[in-house]
Amino acid sequence: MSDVQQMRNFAGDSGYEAWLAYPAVPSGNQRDQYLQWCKYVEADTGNTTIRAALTEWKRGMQSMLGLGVLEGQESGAPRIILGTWNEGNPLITTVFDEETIRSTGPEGFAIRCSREHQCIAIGASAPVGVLYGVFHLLRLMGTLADLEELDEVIRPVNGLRMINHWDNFDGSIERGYAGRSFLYENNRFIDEPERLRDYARLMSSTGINGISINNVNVHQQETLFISKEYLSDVARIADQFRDYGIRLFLSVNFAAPMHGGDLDTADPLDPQVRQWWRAKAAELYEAIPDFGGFIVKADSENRPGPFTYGRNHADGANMLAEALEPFGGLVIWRCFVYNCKQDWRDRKTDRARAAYDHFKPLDGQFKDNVILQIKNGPMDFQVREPVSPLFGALEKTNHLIEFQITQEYTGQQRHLCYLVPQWKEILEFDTYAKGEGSPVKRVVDGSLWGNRCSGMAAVTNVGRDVNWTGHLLAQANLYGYGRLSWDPELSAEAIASEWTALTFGSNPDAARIVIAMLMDSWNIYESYTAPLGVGWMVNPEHHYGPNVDGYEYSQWGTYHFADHQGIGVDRTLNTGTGYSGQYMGLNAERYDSVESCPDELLLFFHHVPYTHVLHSGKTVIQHIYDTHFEGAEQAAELVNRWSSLKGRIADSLYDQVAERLKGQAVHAKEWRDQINTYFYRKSGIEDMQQRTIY
Ligand code: GCV
Repeated sequence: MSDVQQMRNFAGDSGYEAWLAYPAVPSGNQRDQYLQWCKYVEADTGNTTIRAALTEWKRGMQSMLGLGVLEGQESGAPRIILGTWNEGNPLITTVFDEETIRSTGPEGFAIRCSREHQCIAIGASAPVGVLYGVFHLLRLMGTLADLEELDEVIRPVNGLRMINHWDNFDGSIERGYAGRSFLYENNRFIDEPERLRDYARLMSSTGINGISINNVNVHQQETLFISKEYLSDVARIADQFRDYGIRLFLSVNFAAPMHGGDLDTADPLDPQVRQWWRAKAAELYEAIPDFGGFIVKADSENRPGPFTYGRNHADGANMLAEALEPFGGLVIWRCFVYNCKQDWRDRKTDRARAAYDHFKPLDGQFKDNVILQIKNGPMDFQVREPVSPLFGALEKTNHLIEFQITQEYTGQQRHLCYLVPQWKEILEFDTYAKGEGSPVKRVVDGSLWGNRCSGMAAVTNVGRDVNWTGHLLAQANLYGYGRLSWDPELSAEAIASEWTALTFGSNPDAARIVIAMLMDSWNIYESYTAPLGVGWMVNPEHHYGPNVDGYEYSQWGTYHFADHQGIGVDRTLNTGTGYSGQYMGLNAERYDSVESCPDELLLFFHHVPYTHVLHSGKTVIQHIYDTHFEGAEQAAELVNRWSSLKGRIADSLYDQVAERLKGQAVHAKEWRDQINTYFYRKSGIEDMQQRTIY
């Protein structure tokens, strides 16, 4: 089969199969090797997760090699063996040594090719480890790896690897850009077990082990999810997730005890309220024995919370934690708490300070099954903002980092913006919490402070669109987040390369183009949108498209403080909001000083004249002007780069992306013109190198 045919035949043509499309392995040495080892499989099928692993394996073999795999061993023939240490084929414990067996942990697995035993074996402590091992082997084959030297133990680095849905019961999705919800419509649960199973397969294949299924803004209707009326529907989803090693979580409304008219208060210290939640937890665990726990957005953007009763967030979270504790449940409490109505005119109040100011003083006061969920930055998933200073600052509190896969401020899946490089940069950021060498990734995996629970969460980008994510290439973000939460050491490029091969097949020329486009896309997007870390500049409410003063909470002052003299927010210690002082070690000094502050964050930390000279040697105004031209040009160039794939991938996939890229190129020009015109006029500076706008 030619490379071209091979690229065409896969990705399921609609994108629905995503990275589990299992493109055919082209003829050659690798295919021969795979055929030699994969004709037979042995697995103990007494467990539903192992059965799921076996089904996946057969699906992969059929699609990649055209093999109808036979179960059971033909004496002496090479084969795949799947099993846990305690059950199934005794050969599993023979192939691996004792140390390996001891080292796989609760979710990891060992994989080894043994010529002596004529098998490739995947062994684990638990069935889910076997499933992860099968996905791993399929991924290796999808990227044409050599299997004969295989001998490794692979464990997830992060304990919790969560996905958060912001789906509403009416079928809408808050900040969703891939159609309506596939979980709900019209205040009913959608009964589409196949789609749900395919979703669980996709998530599990990247290592996701927890999914919260409803919006953190819990409206009246979703409050009912924890009522008897809907528990069976929720349990049905949990059953499907369970086979794939995923625990179900629910977002709850802090005032839920008042919603059914049961109580007239939600005060966390009220004995009746505490009893109400304890009874609710018992009901939930009866229906879903492995229920993960609650996600809570409290006292934020008009959500109810403990402040109403003069209590603090530890009081609120601990009350729920106490109810879930007997069942092993977790409370994931979000730190996205700020005052929307802050008046910027006082130039001291600062939204960026809010999470730290609220939660740092409570460090050590939370129960052991509470996990604070902290957005990656102090603001709200902007294309560029600093890392939240809370990372590293909470020594005695469990926490999760929260990323946003859905592209609220990064082009809403109409623009290409591969976010893994951004997440990598954040995870590598040194917090100096325990001196040099205290990166966020070590805070988040729990190893820096020895947390019991920790990991990553992210707001998902999926919806009912056939290809799940609207923009086909936005699948790379979903895939990438899962892979990174499993192993933060993977590079953004390695993840892009895996995703491309698994989705489109292994044509190296085509892959090179897709990978390069993905890798360039974040910088391109940044260069034609809000400059130098200042953020926002979007239309109100829906947050799409350029509008320099548009963001809804700008009405109490701008978020960029631009006037005719300068631009940027002074967050320094002496003259500004003091936010820079929330950082530790060298970071505090680096951000506080206008000389050492990195260019890309200059306007986040400093208010400077337009003529201020950046480290790049350009003035701020010239930088804004030039980058917006370059960004728009590069966006247009993405269309050409993609067009070189015409005929080399399935037309249906090609067309989907081509259309979005064209829209992006047009929209990038709109960004360029709005931003440049605004600042040209505002600054009144005419002494610039200008281009002609066509
Ligand atoms: C779910 C931002 C978004 C809101 C979102 C909120 C949050 O403000 O615009 O839609 O609400 O973040 O993370 O809670």
